[in-house]
Amino acid sequence: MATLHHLRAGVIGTGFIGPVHVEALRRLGIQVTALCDLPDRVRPAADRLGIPAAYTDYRKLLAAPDVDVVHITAPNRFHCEMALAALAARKHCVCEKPLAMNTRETARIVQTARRAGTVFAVNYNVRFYPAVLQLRRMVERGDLGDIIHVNGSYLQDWLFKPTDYNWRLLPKEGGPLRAVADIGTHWMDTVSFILGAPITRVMADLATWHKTRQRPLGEVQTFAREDQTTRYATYPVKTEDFASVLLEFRNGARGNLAVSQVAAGRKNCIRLEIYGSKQSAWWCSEEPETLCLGRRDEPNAVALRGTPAFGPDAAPFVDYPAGHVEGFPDTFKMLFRAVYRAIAEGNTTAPLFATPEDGHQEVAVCEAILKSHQTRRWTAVRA
Ligand code: SOE
Repeated sequence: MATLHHLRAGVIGTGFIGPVHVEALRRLGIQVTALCDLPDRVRPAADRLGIPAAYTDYRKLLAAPDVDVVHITAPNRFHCEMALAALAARKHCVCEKPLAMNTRETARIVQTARRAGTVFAVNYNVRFYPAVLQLRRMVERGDLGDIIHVNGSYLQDWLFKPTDYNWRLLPKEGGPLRAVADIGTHWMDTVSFILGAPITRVMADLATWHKTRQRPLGEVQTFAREDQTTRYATYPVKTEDFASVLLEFRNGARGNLAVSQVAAGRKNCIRLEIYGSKQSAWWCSEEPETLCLGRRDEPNAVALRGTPAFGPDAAPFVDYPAGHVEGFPDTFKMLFRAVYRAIAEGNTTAPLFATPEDGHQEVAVCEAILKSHQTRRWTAVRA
């Protein structure tokens, strides 16, 4: 098997998710040679993480000869410019989701990536939970029968209070949709991945609970805790706190999804229930190692990862034996292993990780959701 260890990574962005990338890469034995962020952030982050080169201009990171793969973990508004520059610099790329701010941008990335001949992945990490990979094979084999409908949610509470703040709240930083783009697209990408069928039509209702919020004076990281000394400025909120979406998939299955970032007590809970003509399957990220199988005439099964009832299909994407829980950080490790192997082996056909086309599709679904909400009608996805 071709080795990954000669490949070196550079990470742009040092917020919540950049260090998650660094940690996962190091668990794979990949050297992180460079970091990039604003001048006041990059040096302390590089020192904390033990990364030798700290750049304040991402173009310098892209020009560095000891960076083979660029990880874009900066706010959404920078994704397109940085992705196109990475492709022009002939670097392989892992870009955080959503791929960019709108389908004009994502279409440019798709076209440029097709010509580039380098590996480009969008970081839909939920695909790499063992239960999700197992479910995908089960659906492919017909173990669930024809898929009738899918139900689920992605719920968080880190934006529950009006004083909770992050760049994602601002449309110019994160795009016109917030909860749907940030976490709803994880759910939609995961379910499309499992079903092998994209979303074709949506009917959506978006809502904003906090019509105004208080912004701390100064910048705040994702999931940062409140500080009693902070001073605030009031601002109007233009992005949704929660959403309800009806979905149609290309294979005829129907779906309904609830998304919220103001669901007290739900920290980071993605849940899906797939109902088939033979049996159903349920999974939730709060118990990532458990897959439930629902049957009409036989007992339901609660299957633990690594046991026969769970099934063996995700085994190549698991490093620890049954009972030794793998979760959120492990999904990044498995996704990056797939990406770096594709680079090392020169193999880019039918990857399990999300491609620029998949990233484009999710942004197209977001645009259909916004249009549906505005027109109060079922809306086709134009990818
Ligand atoms: C913040 O909502 C966030 O970090 C998302 O951006 C991630 O994709 C998700 O995994 C956890 O929550």
